[in-house]
Amino acid sequence: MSILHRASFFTSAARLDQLPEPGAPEVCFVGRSNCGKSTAINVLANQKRLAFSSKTPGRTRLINMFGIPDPLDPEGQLGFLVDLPGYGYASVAHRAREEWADVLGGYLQTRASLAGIVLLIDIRRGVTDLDRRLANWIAPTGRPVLALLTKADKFPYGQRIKAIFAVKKELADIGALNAVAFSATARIGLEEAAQQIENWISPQVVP
Ligand SMILES: Nc1nc2c(ncn2[C@@H]2O[C@H](COP(=O)(O)OP(=O)(O)OP(=O)(O)O)[C@@H](O)[C@H]2O)c(=O)[nH]1
Ligand SMILES: [Mg+2]
Repeated sequence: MSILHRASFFTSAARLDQLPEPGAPEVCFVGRSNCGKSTAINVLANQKRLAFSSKTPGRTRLINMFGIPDPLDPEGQLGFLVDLPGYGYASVAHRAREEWADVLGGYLQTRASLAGIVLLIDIRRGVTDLDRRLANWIAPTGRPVLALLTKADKFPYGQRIKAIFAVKKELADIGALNAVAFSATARIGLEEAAQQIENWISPQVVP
């Protein structure tokens, strides 16, 4: 069983200074509003409503942390999955949008316990200007990135391969980048994503 299946709600924060002190490794989920972040967390955790998902863009407004319990320490956490607010939701006021940019940029650039970044991109949209802006914050941190091309069930196989190629090319300035097609509904790329995330939280020593 994947350790991610044991995830449970830990805490929410509206601002960076409300987050707990950095501790166990964190894997964050970032991407445009409605790209499927909360849905991806739910399917990786094998739970229906751990992170809420919604047809209404802009639903996740807080930083939501989900803890993966440490099997050796019932009080402790092995790591965290972190659902970050989506960006690019048109009808949100400009001021609020900039606040989100502060939260996202600040989290990505300063969070000491950040072990890996899952960047979700709707496969039909590809890399947008806002994704680029995010990539520019991420690249200098040297943090590894797993790009999930979400809603891959909307594309036939050949187009998925093309989309992966295009995203890898467009995000080439991120040093440690992997890109995979992902679908929560068709369970495409689930194993590969889970393996990468588990390894960030609890690195396996390869002999
Ligand atoms: N076809 C398809 N639809 C999906 C998939 N994943 C998510 N969706 C749909 O996309 C919509 C948005 O999903 P969410 O998971 O709420 O997106 P989000 O990125 O968390 O959105 P915000 O919280 O607004 O940032 C929902 O209607 C989901 O059902 C997928 O793999 N395939
Ligand atoms: Mg969400």
